[in-house]
Amino acid sequence: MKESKLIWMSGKVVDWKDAKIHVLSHGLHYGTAVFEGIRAYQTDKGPAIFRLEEHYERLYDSAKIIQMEIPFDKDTLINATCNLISDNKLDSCYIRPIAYFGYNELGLNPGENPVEVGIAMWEWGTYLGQDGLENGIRCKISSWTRLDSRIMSPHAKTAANYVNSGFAKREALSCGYDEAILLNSNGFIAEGPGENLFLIKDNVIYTPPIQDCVLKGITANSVITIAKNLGYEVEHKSLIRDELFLADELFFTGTAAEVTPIREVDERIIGSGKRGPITEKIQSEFFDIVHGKKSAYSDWLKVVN
Ligand code: PPE
Repeated sequence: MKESKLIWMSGKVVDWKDAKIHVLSHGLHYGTAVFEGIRAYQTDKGPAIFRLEEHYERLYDSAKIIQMEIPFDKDTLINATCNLISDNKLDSCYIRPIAYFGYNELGLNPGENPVEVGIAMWEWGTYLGQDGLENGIRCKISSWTRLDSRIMSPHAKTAANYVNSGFAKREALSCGYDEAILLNSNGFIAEGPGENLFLIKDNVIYTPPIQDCVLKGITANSVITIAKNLGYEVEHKSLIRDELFLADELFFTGTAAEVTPIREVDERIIGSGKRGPITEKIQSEFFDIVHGKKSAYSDWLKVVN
């Protein structure tokens, strides 16, 4: 991890090395934390944060689901984020805000534990490799099932959910793949451990609906808008494994993963076995947008001065 200089901790800006918490913090023991992943990209006008408001809105939604009251309002966190990018002198970065139940009492009821908020940022390159972005990655359908809403909240980006994601990721890596694809408990395709999934067949773009236990991805939402503006039909539809094998193109979306083509699933070559033409068009539009080269999408960028 490439360290930056400063981290925001519940209203104070501290040195990276001093951003410490108590070992008996509630969030550490029970996963009672909610977080976001946001990217800022370099543009001609300076660093610009992609869909910042939407990410913080999802943070507050996640907090509501786990019954956590964040003691700072959205504007405070947005301003802190922008100031921290300037103070850290970063041109582009990955931003990780986290709200967690802190230290007071252990026990499942978070009760009186204070809610603390941290905002950290660092330079984080490609998530699944530059080669993956250009040529596609190899995926394994996981033996782990994506958690459903009777077990956990698939829509809350809570730390605890990522034990499930981590199981899938590590299994895929140890079997020699780049990434996992999880099915949900009804056997439909859900998503990657940290990515939403898109499938293209006969020029139509499909992605699972949120009822299939996927996170409401902000990159996915952006890609749907981009694809529609490029003239493609986009549908939310439950998908089964066979449909992946027979797809013309597949790709993942996510803040960290950006738009990453999938070239193989469980030894089945997808389409032509490389980045497909529609994926390439969407990916290239996405990268132009985040780098501030498409004025029609400037609302999605908050330039940090
Ligand atoms: N599904 C999951 C389970 C998920 O964690 C992410 C983001 C997405 C879909 C895509 O959502 P969005 O970023 O809003 O487009 N995963 C974050 C964490 C990755 C990590 O390894 O940590 C991210 O991409 O920042």
